Amino acid sequence: MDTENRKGLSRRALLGATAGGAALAGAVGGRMALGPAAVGAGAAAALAAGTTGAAAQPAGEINIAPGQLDDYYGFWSSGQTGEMRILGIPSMRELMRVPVFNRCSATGWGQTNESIRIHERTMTEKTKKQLAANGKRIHDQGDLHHVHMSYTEGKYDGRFLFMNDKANTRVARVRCDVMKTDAILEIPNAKAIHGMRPQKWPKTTYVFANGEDEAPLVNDGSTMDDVSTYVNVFTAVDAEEMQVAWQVLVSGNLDNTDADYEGKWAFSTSYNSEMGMTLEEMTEAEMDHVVIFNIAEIERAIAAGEYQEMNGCKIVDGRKEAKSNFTRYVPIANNPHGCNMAPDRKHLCIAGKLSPTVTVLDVTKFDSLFAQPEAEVDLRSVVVAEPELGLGPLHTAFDGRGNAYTSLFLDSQVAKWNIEDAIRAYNGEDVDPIKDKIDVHYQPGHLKTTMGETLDARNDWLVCLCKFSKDRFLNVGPLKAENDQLIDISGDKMVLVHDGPTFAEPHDAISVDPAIMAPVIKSVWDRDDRMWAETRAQAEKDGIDIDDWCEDVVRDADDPTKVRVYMSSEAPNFSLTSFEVNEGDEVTVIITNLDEIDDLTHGFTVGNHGVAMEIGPQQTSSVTFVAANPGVYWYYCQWFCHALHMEMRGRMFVRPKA
Ligand code: CUK
Ligand code: CUA
Ligand code: CA
Repeated sequence: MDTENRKGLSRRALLGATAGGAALAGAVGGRMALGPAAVGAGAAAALAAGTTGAAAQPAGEINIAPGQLDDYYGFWSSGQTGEMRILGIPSMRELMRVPVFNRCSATGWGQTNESIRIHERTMTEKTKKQLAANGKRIHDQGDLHHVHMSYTEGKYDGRFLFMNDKANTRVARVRCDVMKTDAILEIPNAKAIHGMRPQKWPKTTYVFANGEDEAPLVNDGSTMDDVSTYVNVFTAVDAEEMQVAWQVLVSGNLDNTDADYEGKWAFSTSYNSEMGMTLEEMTEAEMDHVVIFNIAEIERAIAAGEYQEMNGCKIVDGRKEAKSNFTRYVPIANNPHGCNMAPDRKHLCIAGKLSPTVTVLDVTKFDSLFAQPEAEVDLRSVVVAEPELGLGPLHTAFDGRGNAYTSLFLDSQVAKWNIEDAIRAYNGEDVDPIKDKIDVHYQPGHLKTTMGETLDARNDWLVCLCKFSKDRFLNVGPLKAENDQLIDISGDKMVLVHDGPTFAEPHDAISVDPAIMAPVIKSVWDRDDRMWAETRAQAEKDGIDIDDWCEDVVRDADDPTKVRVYMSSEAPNFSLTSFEVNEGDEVTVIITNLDEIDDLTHGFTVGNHGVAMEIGPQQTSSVTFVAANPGVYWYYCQWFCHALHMEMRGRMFVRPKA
């Protein structure tokens, strides 16, 4: 923590910054907190704060034998790495990396024409200008926090995965059939898409996306210091079209979001209702709020034309001063964070972060908030419980059996508590809602039960994504892995069973039953996949049938400096063992992998040109580059595909300018 941070936090009696500091220091201290059974400083701080300490837990075991498949797919965020990852649960083995916002050296994502088209499809003119000024075509970097699957009637449907990019204000979609990104939407007007969740009911029509950073709505430099011109924007993305459906201006900023199981509401936490620009200002108020979005009312206004249009988006004004029926602002103790809808269809859990509490809202009471103008309703009347769980509650997960699991960042613990008992305690009954606590290592953020964000929530595993690993792994230098821990929650006591190092920072993850994936996921591409529809159209114009063996070099009729090289691959051969271009030509290499065998991926790498791409079975991929230097350059297949894989290569002759 820097001085500013420490100063700002120490003012908050609720936070107990000393205990937080002790938790961190204890973790740094290392060896004393070696095993899962050890009670670290975090637990001590929790005891000091009057909450129950962790019970000693024996380390459990997971038995996934070699060759044995996992019980769940885990879809993982990778944070600032910008990709999505697929892990197996419970083995926690990493199964695949899916490039999304990042540039991938192996697959050519961010370099192939097919991926660049996806990047450019909704790119704003401002972004194009910014990129061009820096000699780039795409943002090849992103900060991916949240991965969520599309729903049908409250359950995962295996169609799409959606994810946010906080860094460059984008929402992307990955197709579940081939596990490739098929859309990247840059969201105008908003700044820094953070919280993001799909609509759960009746199906994912919208993906809700929170703009975290405040900025002038017309952000052209005409007002910069005048904070009164700043807005925050909540966006509903059309999940099918991957376009902005509508946006709502809100008071305060937006952090995390979720949606209910009736399709009526979306909700977002705000840690900066103050509209503060410094840490001190952002933590000034006693209460921040959760914003409740009234979807039917917003849709009605959009249909009736009661909106303003800006940068191609339909915007309604849901700020407090607009006194609309689009939003309600329920006060929550200062600087809340996690926003998690329970699978009981009723309870929304808002994690306190600076407050040691989780505030439980009954979403079935939300209609009452909209029955009268906001000024006339008791906004806190929808709060049904507010258990005190420990220091730094960030996120909550559910086991579908009435229990909730909340991560305690400062305590480095997970608290298991019962929702109904918390409601009884809130109503004055003498009952402790906390059922168990376990030490985690260290400083947990999100935590996930299997299928926990669906009506099919399970009570077998809890994954806890810890922000610090400290001493849990061999020292790899100052930059250390995060630690994704696996906890057995099938019994009364939580049992830690596995430490999983991850890079860089998975904020969030979901898990999906393989039975949902089996009908949709492919091993071989369809030859006519839409991923290369434009490449196919160009080939047709050039008179090339890319479904057949091809070995053609076509010079563009309109621009003779453009050359298209059509090749096929079939292990261990490229159809062309050489091709010739001229110095300065813009070369596009289009390769179709005619192999139909599972797992038979080829690649195409051109020596000393920074060019490489993946070509999966039955896939067509293309890449464009300028051949700037005359000479002989070998190209080769970089995916080990055959005993004669090394021999799968050829020469590009770049003829010097006459
Ligand atoms: S946020 Cu990171 S721990 Cu981006 Cu979901 Cu809470
Ligand atoms: Cu084809 Cu290696
Ligand atoms: Ca605040």
